[in-house]
Amino acid sequence: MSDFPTSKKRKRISDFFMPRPQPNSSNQEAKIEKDQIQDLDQDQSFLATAVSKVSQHDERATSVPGLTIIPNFISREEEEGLLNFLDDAERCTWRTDLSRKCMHFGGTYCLFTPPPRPTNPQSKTIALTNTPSVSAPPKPTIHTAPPIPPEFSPLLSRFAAQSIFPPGKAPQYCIVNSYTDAQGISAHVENYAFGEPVVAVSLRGGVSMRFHELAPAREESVRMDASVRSGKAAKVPRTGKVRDVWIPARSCVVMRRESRWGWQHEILRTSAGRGVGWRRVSLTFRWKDE
Ligand SMILES: O=C(O)CCC(=O)C(=O)O
Repeated sequence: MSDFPTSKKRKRISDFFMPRPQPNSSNQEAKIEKDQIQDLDQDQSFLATAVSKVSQHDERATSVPGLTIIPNFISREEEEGLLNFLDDAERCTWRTDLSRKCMHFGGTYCLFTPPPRPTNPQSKTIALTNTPSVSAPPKPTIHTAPPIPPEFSPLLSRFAAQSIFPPGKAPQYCIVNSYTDAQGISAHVENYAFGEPVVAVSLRGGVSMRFHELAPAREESVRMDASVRSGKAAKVPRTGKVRDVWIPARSCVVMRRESRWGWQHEILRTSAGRGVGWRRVSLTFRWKDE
């Protein structure tokens, strides 16, 4: 592409938002690009020059093909309203058996109930009553989640007003994740049963999301593994292209095309850059033909 810098050394801030020329094949090490899409609160002027606009409703391109971000998708009042709703035990129930808290709305989900945590925190094995040092395999359970609640209607209306989902389509599924401290989510592609786009609205803390480009898979089973959040997803062949994209608070991330189907995303389990009391809650919306 003619507007990409020809030199590998980046000179201007906008250069950092263009793909770096590919490393030659002898050098397979991952090149990590920092997409410093700053939280608007931190630096408005930086954003104006750093990220290209792709539509009239302020949807901005990133260095992951097909991935766009709409900053300030919701107001602070809406953010607080959503958090109050999600944290209200009378109206919502967090699932607390994973390392992060999460909640599902819409449809049925096959969830793997993880084995109980070790009673002794030093121990890597699980203390079961009759088999003291055996890890219990996760059990699949089908859960029917409550429907998407009316509290999310303003988000759904905005998706429609901004034509984020295809004409006539609205998300029927939403997973809500709450991350604190060093919590994250391992690399995966969203389940292939869902369509395009996959859309995530972020509340509270900004976070860096890491994207890994997948190598074209010859076998269907290998491709399917990319979407499972188990050890298998991490072993799926990748090209080595890695991009770190900053997800600001109150933004909306839209994964289309390559970013939805051909790249895994993850949130690293690290407290680096997260202050005391940091918390991020994401609402990931998905749709499928039914
Ligand atoms: O927290 C996020 O933005 C991503 C969540 C996600 O990928 C998922 O729940 O599958």
